[in-house]
Amino acid sequence: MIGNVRRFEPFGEAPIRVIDDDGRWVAPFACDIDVARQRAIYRDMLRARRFDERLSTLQRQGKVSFVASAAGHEATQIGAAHALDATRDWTFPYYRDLALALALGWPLAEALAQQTASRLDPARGRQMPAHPGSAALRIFTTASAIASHVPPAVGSAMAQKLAGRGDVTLCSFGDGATSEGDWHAALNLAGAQGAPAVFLCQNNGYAISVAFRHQSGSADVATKAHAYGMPGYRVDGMDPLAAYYVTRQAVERAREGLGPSLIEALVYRYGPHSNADDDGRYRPADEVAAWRRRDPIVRYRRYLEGRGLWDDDAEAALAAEIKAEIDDAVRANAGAGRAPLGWMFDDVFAALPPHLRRQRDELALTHDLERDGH
Ligand SMILES: Cc1ncc(C[n+]2csc(CCOP(=O)(O)OP(=O)(O)O)c2C)c(N)n1
Repeated sequence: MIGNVRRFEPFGEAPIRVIDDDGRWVAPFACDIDVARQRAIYRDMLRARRFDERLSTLQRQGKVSFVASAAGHEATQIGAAHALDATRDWTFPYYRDLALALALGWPLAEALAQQTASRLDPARGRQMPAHPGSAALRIFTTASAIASHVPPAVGSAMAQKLAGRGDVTLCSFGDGATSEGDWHAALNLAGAQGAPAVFLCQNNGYAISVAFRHQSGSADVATKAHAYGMPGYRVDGMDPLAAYYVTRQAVERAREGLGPSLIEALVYRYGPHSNADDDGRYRPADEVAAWRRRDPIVRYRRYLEGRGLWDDDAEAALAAEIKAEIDDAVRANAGAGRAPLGWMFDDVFAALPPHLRRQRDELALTHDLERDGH
């Protein structure tokens, strides 16, 4: 029966779905997402996928050094992004969250500048590639050490609780993060303090080559929420509307002062862990193929078409718009040049300490510190 009750119970047996693999609505409530947002979710997924593909091409051309592809994770990242209020909430992403950051409004050109450490990069070339972050959008800059961003995310949520404005922190990570001590300490604190946090685990089944069953004695991640006094939800992470609705419920709960939630989204990364990984050594090709057949973009397009919200003309127009945006960004970024080496000494200290002055002077003997870097 279709009604208006939109409440998901935690710790369910089957992963939560809103649309099935063929894009048919299967949730026991009616859709209340306005048409513009329903289309925007599709646009954000296609845009993230195309940009991801272009980054891999640029990597093979030697123009990008490191890529951590989000292909296969788009539905979860973009569904979750749409459940946040991007004008007030905070996000603590991990390195695979390119689609999440773009959907929150991180300009694609800025993402490319970050990837290539060009002069256009607001982080001035001092972050590792594939590490999203934006002070303007309250996206905490990505930390490479797995799970090290989870305790600060709880700190952010605690600050929001003290401020009493009803703002929320979303913290995103892979299944590998749940095997780290930082993760458990942070969730414990969040549960004890009722922090307005949403923990989003993108479980793609592997931490590089280590399968989830070798990381944990628990059958799943959501179960672990029990121990920390918060609801845990298992979600079909290839369904953007399931990711959206469950995250929305968790965000509403946090905003109302009812504390944190843990969401486990079952996703798959189509590509290797990064361009430096050979995934053929630890996972079978038919497993990859089976997940690719459940592609979230194809599935969601079927849903939109079924509702009369999408067709071939709309697809062609969107594809052309995305291609032009990416082409423009690539051109502008290439023309800007790389961040100069000298920038690494700026902005941390008001006055450069003697040991760093010495290092800068030594570097200047062999390099022009204001010319394009490498
Ligand atoms: C503390 C720490 N240990 C090990 C690493 C090396 N490392 C980088 S990514 C990664 C895998 C993490 O897997 P997961 O959290 O499941 O995310 P996924 O890459 O699958 O999206 C590891 C072990 C690291 N960066 N930090």
